[in-house]
Amino acid sequence: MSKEIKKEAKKLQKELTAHSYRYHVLDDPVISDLEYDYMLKTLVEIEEEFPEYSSPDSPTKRVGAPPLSSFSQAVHSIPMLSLDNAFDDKDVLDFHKRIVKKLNREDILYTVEPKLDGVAVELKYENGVLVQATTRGDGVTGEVITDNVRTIGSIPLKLLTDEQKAPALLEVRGEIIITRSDFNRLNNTRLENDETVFANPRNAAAGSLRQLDSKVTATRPLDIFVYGTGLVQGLEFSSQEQMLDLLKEFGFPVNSHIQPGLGVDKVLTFYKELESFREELAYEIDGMVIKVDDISLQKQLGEKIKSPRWAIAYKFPAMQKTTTIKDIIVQVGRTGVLTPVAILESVNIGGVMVSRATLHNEDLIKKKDIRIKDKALVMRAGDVIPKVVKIIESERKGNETLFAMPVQCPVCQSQIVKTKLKDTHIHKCVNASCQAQLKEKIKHFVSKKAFNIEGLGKKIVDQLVDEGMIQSFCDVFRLEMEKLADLDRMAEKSATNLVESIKKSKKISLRRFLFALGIDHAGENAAKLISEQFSTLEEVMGTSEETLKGIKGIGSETATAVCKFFSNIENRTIIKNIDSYGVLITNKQPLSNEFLDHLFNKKRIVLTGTLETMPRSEAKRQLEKLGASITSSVSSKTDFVVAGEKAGSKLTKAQTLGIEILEEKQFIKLLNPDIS
Ligand code: JCF
Repeated sequence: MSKEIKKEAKKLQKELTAHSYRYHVLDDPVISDLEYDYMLKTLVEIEEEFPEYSSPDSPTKRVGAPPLSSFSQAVHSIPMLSLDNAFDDKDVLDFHKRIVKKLNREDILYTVEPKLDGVAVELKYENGVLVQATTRGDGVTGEVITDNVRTIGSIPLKLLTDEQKAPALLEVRGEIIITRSDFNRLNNTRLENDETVFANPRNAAAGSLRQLDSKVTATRPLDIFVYGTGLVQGLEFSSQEQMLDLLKEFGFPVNSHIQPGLGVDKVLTFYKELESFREELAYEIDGMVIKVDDISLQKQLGEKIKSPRWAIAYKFPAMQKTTTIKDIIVQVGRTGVLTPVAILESVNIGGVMVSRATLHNEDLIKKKDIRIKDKALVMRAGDVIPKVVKIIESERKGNETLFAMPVQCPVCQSQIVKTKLKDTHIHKCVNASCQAQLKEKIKHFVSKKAFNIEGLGKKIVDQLVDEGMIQSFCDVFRLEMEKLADLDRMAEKSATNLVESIKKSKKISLRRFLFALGIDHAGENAAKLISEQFSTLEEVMGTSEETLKGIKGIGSETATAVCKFFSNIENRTIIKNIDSYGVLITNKQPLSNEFLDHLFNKKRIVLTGTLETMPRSEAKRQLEKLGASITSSVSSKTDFVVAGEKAGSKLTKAQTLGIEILEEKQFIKLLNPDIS
């Protein structure tokens, strides 16, 4: 009897370990989460009754252990050094020169890797079994966080190798991280539960590892990439590349963007490349690590007190900086929603001067306790508006003042209405003729993706509205040479050009026109989807909410907003009037049969990575011509993912969700089946 139970326990341990590896490291699970949880529950029950069949490497150990009262300390067998920093190409070339000189040879090859912005740890495996995990600490002594680390699904509790072949001792070093999407999810949940949010993924990872109760850690979405070793006995490798391959074989996640065997010129090129796709990665990185590839050369070069001579970190410009909030103002948006905005002491963040940051809404200001004159950490990422991450409380002097949302619209003085949207309080100016809203509506109306009227910039729109020359969309088409030339700062030449571009803009596609109207919940994609289903604007205006909801990709909020917009008398009048100013709305013929038959017709497709044969914009154009819609993120609704070179997290997600993945060759063939 007990023999059989023992067998069952061992079998479950083995199977669960394999499934966990498939799920966390390979991103390729073969059973459902529910089945996994069920198997785990069975094993937990067996081990509770028969503790003698449990072991430190059993998958049950991942759910957390009894809480500790403090962490104990452990000295690293080999100190965990930090890296010197390089901030420009010259620093890297100097690093290379020092190496060339010291080794007296020119042919140095490097391995480069993304520098992860997480928490450094060391994992100690004795005869293949994880026995201890420690933080880096001060490099010499770290804290023992074994129970916490065991909860991380992507860390093997036992090396993926025969027991006899496992090295006597293997210390593996890596960086524990939380991906951007996991971080956002974690913070959203915390916000909902009225808990403090983490400032960034690294803080979230550090905070999660510092839990004395590993059951808390078990609920955090921690992940790891390993990049090196400490003390090793019973195993040899001669290069960085060989070591990483071995670690991968043992079941550790190794970053897929690591490039071995590069000369110094290629190192510099890769830095630029990495910087260009940095923001597309699923996790945050703060630079690139450059290491001499050959381990015997590493040994010859040796170490300084704090850092090795054979490696350097080439940092990216910081995307977060501290500065002072000089003031908080309120902006009125297109739909009347008030947005508080921090006016900052200007700072250069990653090459861009930043002097404003959005504060989103009053709730957020309260939550983060942001006050005027506070010193604050400000972040810029990609194209999004800079935001205040947190204030620096230790810099408070006592002269900081609280901010309150105005009770009247700062522009039209009407009473502000406070409503609740999901969990957030929204302040709204509901005066339909508020000048601020009008300005924003017009700016949107003439913007690049709408009427695309060149020369009608934001400042000029402000001026035209202030002067009373624009009171509704139609007035844009009534602007005349003479009146325009009277405006401040408008030269006659610019006025002529503007009149010309207004004239040119009058012929517009239905898709752009619908987008230009700035209907709530109807952005670019909705405008496109709707325009594809109707021939004329009149048809759209006459349609029902039900019909709109029936269009794939149109949600009920959008359908309601569109119908509401077109049933409003004022809006109908404006649209009629626009007609009389010669605006001509065109629409493509509904898709021909030839296209309707195409595999990609009506499919949701995500393009990721770099395509060799055509730019992404061209692939998008061709796919849209066939009636496909291109979306930016992978979800269960995605039909295909086209994966080019260096496809990253989107590809992984598609694999996890089991979505059909097309390589470039297959994709091109399917795009145009006639060419083989
Ligand atoms: O990704 C990192 N943060 C990272 C840190 C990667 C490495 O390869 C490192 C490191 C710190 C020290 N290598 C060393 C030697």
